[in-house]
Amino acid sequence: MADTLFSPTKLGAIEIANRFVMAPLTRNRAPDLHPTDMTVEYYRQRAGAGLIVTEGTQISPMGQGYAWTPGIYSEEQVAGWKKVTDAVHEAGGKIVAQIWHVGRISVPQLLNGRDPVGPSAISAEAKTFDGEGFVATTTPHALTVEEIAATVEDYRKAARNAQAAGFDGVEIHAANGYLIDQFLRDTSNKREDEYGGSIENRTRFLREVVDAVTEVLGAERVGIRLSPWSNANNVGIDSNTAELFGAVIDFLNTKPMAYVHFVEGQTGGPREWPEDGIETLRAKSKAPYIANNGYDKAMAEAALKEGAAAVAFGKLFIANPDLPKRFAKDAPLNEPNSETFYGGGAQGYTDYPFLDE
Ligand code: 8OZ
Repeated sequence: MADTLFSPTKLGAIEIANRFVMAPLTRNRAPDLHPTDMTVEYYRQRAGAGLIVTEGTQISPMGQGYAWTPGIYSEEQVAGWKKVTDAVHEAGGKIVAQIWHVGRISVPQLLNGRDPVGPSAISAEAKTFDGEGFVATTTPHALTVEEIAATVEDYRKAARNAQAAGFDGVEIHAANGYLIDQFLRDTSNKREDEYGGSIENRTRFLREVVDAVTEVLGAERVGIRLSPWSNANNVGIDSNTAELFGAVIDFLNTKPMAYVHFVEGQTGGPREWPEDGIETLRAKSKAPYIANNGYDKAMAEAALKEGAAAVAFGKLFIANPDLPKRFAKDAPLNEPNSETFYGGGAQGYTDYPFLDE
């Protein structure tokens, strides 16, 4: 029988009960920067997904770029995440932590008064939410080589913390104009040392992070998210996207990664990319692929036929905690309310209705 959305499979060493992936979704509901009881309930409700990827969790205080996003660097945070992973496992699901450093997409008021950091002292001229309102991101401090090494160690520690918190693995957030992506692209990285210039140099930070995280967890428990054609956070498209991301894939192919996903087009936006762009990178990549960005049931079934291992759903999982059951029954879907995506309480978070049995 052909694989369907309901067939089990393995993403590296992570055995999943079906092909539904809950996409990483920033929800800004961690006022003290650690998961709360409401966070536990939110993820428990969605454990019918074969795999949940958590919202972005910053690896260090300097990795935070928005108000009320949870971290994975303190004991309190690890204890909070442990409650989440226990709840998801009890309900039969699997869950990986998306580990995140925003780099220059931040402001001093989120960083104890310090300037954000990045590969180069170039402002993204993007916007973030600081808890009071939407504000312009500020010019970052260009990381020194010593600070880069310390940041790689923060990723390593985050991987250890994810392990201690009972996660099935981690996803490295290397997309959407955040720190790793800032190092990759020649639009945001103007360094003249071993971390800038050539593709070899601009991919060095990503390679060091992947090495550190896979040393802790084993590559078969590490996934990665890339967004080659996305302009998210005003990052600017690289002058040679195909070659740059081709080199990233060549490197990832040296390890048995759990999975790779490329944001298919603009993050949360149009599914548009240059001819053969995604197709060529996918053909080159040996890792299981998670299709993503605006999929419905028919698109998801087609993606599996075309070789995707699984399909990520974002807004659909926000509004439909029991999405796999709804797809199985061709039941109606709840509409997501974008007013309650970011911040707030239970409304629009844990109160979307389940199907009546
Ligand atoms: C929406 C709002 C804040 C952050 C991303 C982590 O784009 C995000 C994000 C999305 O990857």
